[in-house]
Amino acid sequence: MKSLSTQVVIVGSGPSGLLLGALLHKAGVDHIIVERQSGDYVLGRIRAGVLEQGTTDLLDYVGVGARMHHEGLRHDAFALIFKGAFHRINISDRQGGKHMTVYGQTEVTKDLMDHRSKLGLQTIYEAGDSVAVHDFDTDHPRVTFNKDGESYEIKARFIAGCDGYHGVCRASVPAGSIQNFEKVYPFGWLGVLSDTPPVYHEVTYSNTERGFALSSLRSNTRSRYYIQCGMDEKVENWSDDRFWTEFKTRIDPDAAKRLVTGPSLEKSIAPLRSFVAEPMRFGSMFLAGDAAHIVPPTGAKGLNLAAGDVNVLSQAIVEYFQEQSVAGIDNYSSRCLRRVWNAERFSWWFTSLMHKFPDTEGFGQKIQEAELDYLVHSEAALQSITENYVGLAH
Ligand code: RFL
Ligand code: PHB
Repeated sequence: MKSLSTQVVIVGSGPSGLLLGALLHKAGVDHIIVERQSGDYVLGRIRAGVLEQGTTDLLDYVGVGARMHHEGLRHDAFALIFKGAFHRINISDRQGGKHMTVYGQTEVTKDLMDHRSKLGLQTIYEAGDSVAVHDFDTDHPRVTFNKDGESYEIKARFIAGCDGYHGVCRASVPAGSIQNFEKVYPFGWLGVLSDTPPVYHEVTYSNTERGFALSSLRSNTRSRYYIQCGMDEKVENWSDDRFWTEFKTRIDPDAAKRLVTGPSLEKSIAPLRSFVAEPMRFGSMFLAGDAAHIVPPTGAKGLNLAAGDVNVLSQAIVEYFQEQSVAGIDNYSSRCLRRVWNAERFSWWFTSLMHKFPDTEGFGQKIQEAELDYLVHSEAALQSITENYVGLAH
């Protein structure tokens, strides 16, 4: 067995793991990332697109913000559609100039990966399903894996579980030491990416009698659209034509007339789930990002929550090594969970408000429309939705 050692082993090279690596490196803490998949696979996943200012500030802080500022789109508002009418909601005016940035998760991942390569930071890709975590109830945890026919062991002081919802870190915690809270929604999102000009230039959420739709974008020439679909729906049953025909019924009539359709570059179905694991620390192992919690994508909180976690975690780990203080690592879980539950509440509420639920029928639709009508006419409600949308402090 080949043995390596470092201060922190990060399991997973999604946005959580990569950003944590960049933050630790900046503070002079050594780490190694171990990733199950190849770099190309990680880069190929089309997911988040809307970044909160707290997230863009962190990307700037670690020195990877240049392309994001050049190619990303500043968004000062989002919009809601209900009863066929379009309502723009200004965020910046209500939240002291704070705004969102539209910049794909793929691009964030690429910028963080390029940064690692430039600095010569070690990422072990394609470790496959062999990755295992050991002894995290002691001060000398280890991560083992096999690669290219060789067995490896990495000894460290801490393990950071940044390995997503299906990862090995959370799954390795004994059942009696962890509590899971979960809600599965009775629908999914069918998403399409296409090189067509976005029908709306700001992120627009639609509530319709046929179900939810979201019009988002990646640039002025690339659209990202989603429609609510049944849980058991198969992507093969959705030709591009069928998608466009359905999508048109879920935007306002003027937009439907000007919608430019085209071939999909990517098409996939994502289930919707709310999930939180408590606590987020188990001795020498910490969970961060989707490994610890999932939000339904309505409200775009997932990646932003992950960035918030690794910000708190990096500060705690740096404090441990530089000041010999355990205060940060002891507070990590409770500090993160407060912010996580806030975002869980908001994402659950926004999902409940915008989607068609099979069991509420006409009454449910009328109640949603009444709440939406209140929302767009009440300054108090607008303050609340924009405060949550722009993100609570990290
Ligand atoms: P990831 O991205 O899942 O990365 C985890 C990494 O760990 C690896 N891994 C392992 N590595 C080693 N050993 C093992 N045993 C391993 N098991 C897994 C995986 O291969 C992977 O590389 O988690 P991370 O880093 O915590 O990042 C979380 C975000 O990806 C996620 O929260 C967002 O994509 C959620 N999300 C959105 N978030 C936003 O903030 N704004 C958005 O606009 C937004 N839109 C979305 C979304 C998620 C979506 N889907 C598909 C769920 C839109 C959609 C449709
Ligand atoms: C996206 O652009 O993929 C996106 C935007 C807003 C959301 C979720 C996803 O709430």
